[in-house]
Amino acid sequence: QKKKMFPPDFAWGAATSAYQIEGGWQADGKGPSIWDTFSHEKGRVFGDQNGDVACNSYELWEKDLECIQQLGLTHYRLSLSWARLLPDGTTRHVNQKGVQYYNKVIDDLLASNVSPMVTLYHFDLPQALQDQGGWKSPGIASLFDSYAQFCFQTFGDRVKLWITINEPQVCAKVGHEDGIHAPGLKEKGTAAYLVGHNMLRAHAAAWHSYNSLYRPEQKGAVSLALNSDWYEPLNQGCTEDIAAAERDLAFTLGWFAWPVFVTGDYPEIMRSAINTQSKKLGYNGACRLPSFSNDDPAVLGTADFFALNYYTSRKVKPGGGCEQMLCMKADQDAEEVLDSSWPISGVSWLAVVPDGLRKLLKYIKDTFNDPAVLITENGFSQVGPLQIEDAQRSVHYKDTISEVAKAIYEDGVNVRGYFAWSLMDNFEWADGFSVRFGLFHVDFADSKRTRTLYQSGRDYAKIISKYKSGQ
Ligand code: GCO
Repeated sequence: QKKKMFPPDFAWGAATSAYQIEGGWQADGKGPSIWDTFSHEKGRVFGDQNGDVACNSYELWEKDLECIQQLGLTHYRLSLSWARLLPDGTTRHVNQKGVQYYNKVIDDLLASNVSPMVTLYHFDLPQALQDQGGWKSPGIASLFDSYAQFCFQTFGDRVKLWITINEPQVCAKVGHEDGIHAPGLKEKGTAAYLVGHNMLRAHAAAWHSYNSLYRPEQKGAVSLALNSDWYEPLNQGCTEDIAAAERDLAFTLGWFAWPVFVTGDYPEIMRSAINTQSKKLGYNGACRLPSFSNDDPAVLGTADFFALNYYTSRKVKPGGGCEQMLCMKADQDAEEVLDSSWPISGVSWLAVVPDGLRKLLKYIKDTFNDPAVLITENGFSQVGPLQIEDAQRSVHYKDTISEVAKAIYEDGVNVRGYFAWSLMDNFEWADGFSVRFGLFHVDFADSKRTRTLYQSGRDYAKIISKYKSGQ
């Protein structure tokens, strides 16, 4: 008898996001987002590239659908552009052309027997809301809630899987402290914590709205997508290294998962690390990491499943070299290194460590009360001369998926689905089009943006067809 690898209702998907693929940045009444603004500023993105056209999915959605069908996906994860639907970010003005576009996408998917998973926010805040303070302003939570409710009302009869916010850790830190993503702020010390806090408040408000107003009829599930590497101590037997790896997990995953899944508040490890570092420099840590107020909807319990984006692993020891600064890096006090046995995929940050995913899944099961888990992103990049016969990426998918199977059947983790990042090559944020994550190659020099299946796409499709029926 053949070994069972995946449950029959396992979700096999691929993911994209609006700004990375759609283009049509000014089409049919869409308002500008912070990524439109940011990418048009000199020096922000590799080669001063931008997502004005990207894969042109706004005009070429049918081509994307063909790709989805060719892979045999059961699920497709896409994001909605807030500013395409609500050009100034508020429900005062709805752009019907935007509604029509997403209605068609959703209807076409369902007609092809593919379930949509919809992300409400994937990095692209309407510029009009940034002008009022963006994610640093407490009022953003209710604006996000109104936008979310508009989407539940408009699309929720057909969409049953929702992600409110994608990777709040990245938005907060990379966008507001490192300045590498939009809105490009380099405010060291408190802005990232404030942004993370308002994202949690926004997420919780939307979840509660769904739960009380829409779930009874629509019967869907809502979560937020959290990114994390697997962090392990550089020396397994060294207490300081163990503590540093725990800090990394707390500052990356725990920052959001602890409030939502465990206590309704930030992890103690994180709070005390921030307090220690603040004190050293003469600041008040309590003013840096905000507290949840009783006036806000409770954050605890606001996820119907655990959505994880996993790419890579790190070995960790104390340090990092900014001890004298007020910043997250110093609070975290962790230096991350690569193991020399890990192969690197394209970009320097992406060491290929499939069994890190299995370890992280086990950690999630044990730490966050054994939730149902959807792996909402995992992928492998190519840089430089592109190979359609991308054997290394095929190996990555095969190895990673077999680690997921072990997590399910050997460790008892309740994994319910896997989404490859990404359906096709697209605008990779500050790296522009120089870093390619697709299962389909996209020719950005050609106005038709021709999509061509990579070998890894062919191999992923084979994996899906082999396991779809739960063999
Ligand atoms: C995300 C990710 C994606 C990236 C992918 C590869 O936030 O979901 O940043 O948008 O393209 O992680 O880096």
